[in-house]
Amino acid sequence: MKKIIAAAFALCALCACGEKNNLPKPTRAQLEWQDMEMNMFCHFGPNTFTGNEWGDGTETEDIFNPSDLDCRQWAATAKAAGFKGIIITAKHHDGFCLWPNPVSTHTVAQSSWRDGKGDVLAELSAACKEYGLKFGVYISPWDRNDPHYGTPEYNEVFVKTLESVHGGPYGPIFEQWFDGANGEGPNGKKQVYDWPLFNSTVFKYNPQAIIFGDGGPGCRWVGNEEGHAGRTCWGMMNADEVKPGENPRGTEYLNQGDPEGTHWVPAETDVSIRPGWFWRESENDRVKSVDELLRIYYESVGRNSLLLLNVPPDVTGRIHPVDSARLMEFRAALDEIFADDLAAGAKLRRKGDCWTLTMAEPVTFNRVVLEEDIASGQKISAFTIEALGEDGNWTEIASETTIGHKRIVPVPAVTALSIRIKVTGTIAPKCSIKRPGLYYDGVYSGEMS
Ligand code: FUL
Repeated sequence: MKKIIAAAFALCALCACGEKNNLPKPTRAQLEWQDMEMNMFCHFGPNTFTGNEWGDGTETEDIFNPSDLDCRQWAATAKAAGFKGIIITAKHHDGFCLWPNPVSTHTVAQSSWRDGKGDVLAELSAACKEYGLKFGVYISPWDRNDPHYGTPEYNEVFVKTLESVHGGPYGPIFEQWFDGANGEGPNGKKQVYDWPLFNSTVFKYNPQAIIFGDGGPGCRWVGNEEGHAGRTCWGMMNADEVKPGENPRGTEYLNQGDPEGTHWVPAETDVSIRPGWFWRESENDRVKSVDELLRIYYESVGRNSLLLLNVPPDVTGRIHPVDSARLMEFRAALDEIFADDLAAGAKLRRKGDCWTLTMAEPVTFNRVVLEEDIASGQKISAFTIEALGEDGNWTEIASETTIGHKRIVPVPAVTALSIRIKVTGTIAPKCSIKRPGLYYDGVYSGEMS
């Protein structure tokens, strides 16, 4: 009897080390955030008028003077393109505030634009409500205008800045973007930020907000600005080891996440539709092509990441016709590719960790869309896809690692009667995927990695 009990204990111990049952899980807000899939980023401010990427904070307030600001046009464009939210650079590194911030003298209120009565955040948040979009803000901690920058007093100023947005008339605010860029203040010192204080200030007013930072806490930077999430991409990471601008683990860590990670902090892929983050006349002919946008979509949304695509408004205060036309072409391409799930009527059968889809007749596809049930954590670390050809043979057409919220697996065009997804590796028991989808992309003509 003793032997049996000892053996049972040994078995339990084995299970405990082989199976991790306490994976980090997304909050409801994080699940909703990931379902958004595509949001629009708008870089707008003095740089729009000077042509700089980083203003130095000495720009006169009057430089900000959009001739025909129309945030409803931004929202209408975003909605038509399929974005679910808009994030605006309320304050970039130059310190200029697009709303009348009471703790700054470098804001729209000091400009002659609309006689100092304008408020871009008020107009954009109202437009987002009208169009059913969520509203988010980028507020740069690095401030090249504020004289306190580089001293402990600046943290107090920054908290008041956050309060005037998050506690102001603009909410609810679904995402707060904290940029990692950080330079020296007038005293030659880098700011030592009080991140716990900044985060708690945001949560005080917008408890559901997703805070973007290199280490979250809501979502993490994907580690590059070119629009690539890792081919392996986990929703988890050791968030305690990484702070905005301080990342001892390197960008690959952010790009791929960490199956051993202690926190749920999924990747957000921020990339601009233009070479720069701000609008420039000289870049009107360098707006990314539909192929480039599709590549970005596949390598972000299709790799368990949210895509934050920057579409910067121009000097009139509207999205330039070249960018909006390109967005509509991108939308049309996505609609064409993903309109028909070729496996919609197929019979789905699960046996263990193998899912088989059997079609009524052969279908030709080159994209397999998989979605893991991530509410209980991201578990799948390896899978293969096999296709049953008309010759009656099964052929492996893909062998990959993670799935997560959504994985779009590009495969060479194949005609099959049946496909099967075999999960060949997990980091915790009870993995589950939703019904797989099969699609044919006849639009994209670039390389696929
Ligand atoms: C970077 C900034 O320095 C760029 O200007 C831009 O805002 C980008 C989204 O983040 O860190």
